Amino acid sequence: VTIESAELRLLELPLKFRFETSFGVQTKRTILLLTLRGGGMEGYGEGVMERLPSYREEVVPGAEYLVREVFLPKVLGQSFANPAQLEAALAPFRGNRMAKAIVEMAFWDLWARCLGVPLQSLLGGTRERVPVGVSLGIQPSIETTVDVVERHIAQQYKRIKLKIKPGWDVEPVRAVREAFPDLTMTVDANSAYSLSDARTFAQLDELGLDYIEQPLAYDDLHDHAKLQSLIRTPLCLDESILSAQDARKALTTDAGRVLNVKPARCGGLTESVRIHAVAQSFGVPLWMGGMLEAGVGRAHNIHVASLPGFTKPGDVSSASRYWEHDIVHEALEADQGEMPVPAGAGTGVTLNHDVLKRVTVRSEDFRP
Ligand code: OSB
Ligand code: MG
Repeated sequence: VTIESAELRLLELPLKFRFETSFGVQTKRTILLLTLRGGGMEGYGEGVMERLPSYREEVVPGAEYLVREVFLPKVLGQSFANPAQLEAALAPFRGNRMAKAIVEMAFWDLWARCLGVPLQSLLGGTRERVPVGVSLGIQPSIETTVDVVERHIAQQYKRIKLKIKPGWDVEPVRAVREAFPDLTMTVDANSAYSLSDARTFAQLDELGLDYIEQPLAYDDLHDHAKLQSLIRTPLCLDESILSAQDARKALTTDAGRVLNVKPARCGGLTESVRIHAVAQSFGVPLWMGGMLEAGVGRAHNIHVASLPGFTKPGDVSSASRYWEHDIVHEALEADQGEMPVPAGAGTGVTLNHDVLKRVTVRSEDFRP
């Protein structure tokens, strides 16, 4: 497929809820949305980086610069036989995997649409529906926490994840456990703790959690391995895994026993398939993470989550939970705790230009 033209938009989308994590509060998302055109088709990619480097280092302005000034000039007017070839064209540039993923994922979508097949069938995904859970932000009180959990159990999500931070951990988690003894529950610290918090982890270890997500530093594997040797509850790595090589190093050292895959954190779909292969060879379960994506990123994630190794419920919750009006026409809604894989070629979603017009801050067209 030859990449004939591109369009890069910057969107601002208000969230329906206030999302508090150990690293801050989000009430809206600022999203880079890329369209690649070729062979009479369009493919779409969505950025997941934030305005501030509080999850990982990448930020929207940095990614916008790289996509406009560096990555698009490398691929515009070029022909790539497959996504791995496009990945190779961007390989000389170090890091910046979220920025690369915008281009890589848009090209996967374009390629699949040109071939006329669903993305999942090119990735090795087999399931028609993927199990989903929900990630709940830090609440103002224990009472509201139990209430919010109850409301989401009623919506049949298969796992509830609670965000925690120092000072907001054992107490709320214990209260939810006492209210719902059989609930599949996890916690996500977004790197807010250190090994000196061993006492907190010993207490969390008694609460029947399915796993504890990214408790320690975002760039650390060594201390996670130490912590894993001290507790029975599996650790799940999120921020620390950017590649299949990171996954190999984590799993050989027992730094975690579960992996959260976010394709856009790892440079895109090709690297996600490699991470899947590494995890399968270690017998380690995967689940699909989320970065509060709009419809394009969410659809990509659902296709990847249909691979066989994604056995635990993912953070690909119903789009209507996040947005009053999503940027795609298709309703991405979970049903009985399962998200159907969108049908049709590529990701299977189409842009809703009425909504896009209202949320676009700026947009730019590119030709070779
Ligand atoms: O750590 O998984 C995370 C959202 C933004 C940044 C990091 C994370 C999250 C979530 C939300 O947990 C998952 C979602 O519902 O998309
Ligand atoms: Mg996480």
